[in-house]
Amino acid sequence: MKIGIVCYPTFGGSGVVATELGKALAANGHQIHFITYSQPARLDFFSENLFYHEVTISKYPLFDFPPYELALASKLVDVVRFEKLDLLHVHYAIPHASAAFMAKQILATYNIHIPVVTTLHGTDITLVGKDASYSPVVTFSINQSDGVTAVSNNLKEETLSYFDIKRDIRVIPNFIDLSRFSLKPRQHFKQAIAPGDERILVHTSNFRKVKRTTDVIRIFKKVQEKLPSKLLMVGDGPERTAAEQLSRELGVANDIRFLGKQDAIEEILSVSDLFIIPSGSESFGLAALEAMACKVPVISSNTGGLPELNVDGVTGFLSEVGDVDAMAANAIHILEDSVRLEQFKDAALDRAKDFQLANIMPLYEQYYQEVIAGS
Ligand code: GMT
Repeated sequence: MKIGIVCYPTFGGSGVVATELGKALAANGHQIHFITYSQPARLDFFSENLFYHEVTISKYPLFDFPPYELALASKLVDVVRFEKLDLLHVHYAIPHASAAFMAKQILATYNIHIPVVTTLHGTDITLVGKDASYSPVVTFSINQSDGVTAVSNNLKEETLSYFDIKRDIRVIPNFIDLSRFSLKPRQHFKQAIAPGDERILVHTSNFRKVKRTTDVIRIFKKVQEKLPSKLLMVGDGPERTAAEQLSRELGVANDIRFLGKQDAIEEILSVSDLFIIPSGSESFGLAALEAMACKVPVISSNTGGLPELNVDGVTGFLSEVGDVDAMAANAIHILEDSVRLEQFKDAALDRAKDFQLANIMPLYEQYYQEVIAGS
């Protein structure tokens, strides 16, 4: 198939899923055209089946807000016409699904029919999509898509309960490339972080409010009162300052390293003992899956799609959002006993294998075929 993929090319779960899916489809013989405003972060090599089309946005003094959606729709028209695409797959509804709808209408005037698959990733529904300034367009463009997927059952249910959706939504979960995300021997790095053989806790995110990064610091403070430990905070975003400030107030700053944005997340996960993801909302939790693939158990909230990934008492523990005491107690329970820790680590990897790329990519290929046949 010749498939156009639209996504946010920056750091972030939906862009990572879109890019990794495109790369895997290309490796499987499909021709993949990425259409985005800059080169996706993980698309940094040449492949005969991979193409990148940049959306250029002309600036004009009149535009306080340059109309990205129009530039994207125009680029989609161009790429579909001249590359003769079979299908467009847009990741994150806003504004990609409505841009695809517009492109589809324009292409119809050239007698070209292009089926559109929209993948809902999370905040496009749970946060931004529900905003009254976007929700009518989100509802309309989901209903106008030829196929719709969601990354968890919970996100599907949430979408159906909040928006007036007339079509079926197929659940296709996030996936992991185990050839990249696996436990790597990095003893020297571990030694540098934890010279006294302390336990290493880790959190990776975009440090937005929804991630509750200050809860991570509070959990760590309680763990540290019982067990010698270190915390790695990976990523950057609006809440980083608050997290740094809290770590100083609580007197744990010297045992926390804020590493900023990192590419080689798997290297950091490889030296970690426990992953903390206390999010207020999380449609799937790709970051937790990346950790599990590197044999890191997970302390998470029980929100959104997290219970579909993290098995309570087996691969980690689930607690109510904001229940820092329970999360800390569960973290200590896992970390205080080396035999128990090993059991949780093994179970985390076993669970991650359910979501390996080889299991999930065929679900997309199958869905594309169904959508093309039915549209
Ligand atoms: O987590 C974020 O804020 C980024 C966001 C995105 O779209 O880039 O992630 C969402 O999509 C990921 C990939 O499908 C999911 O694994 C994340 O759980 C989801 N984030 C939230 O729902 C908060």
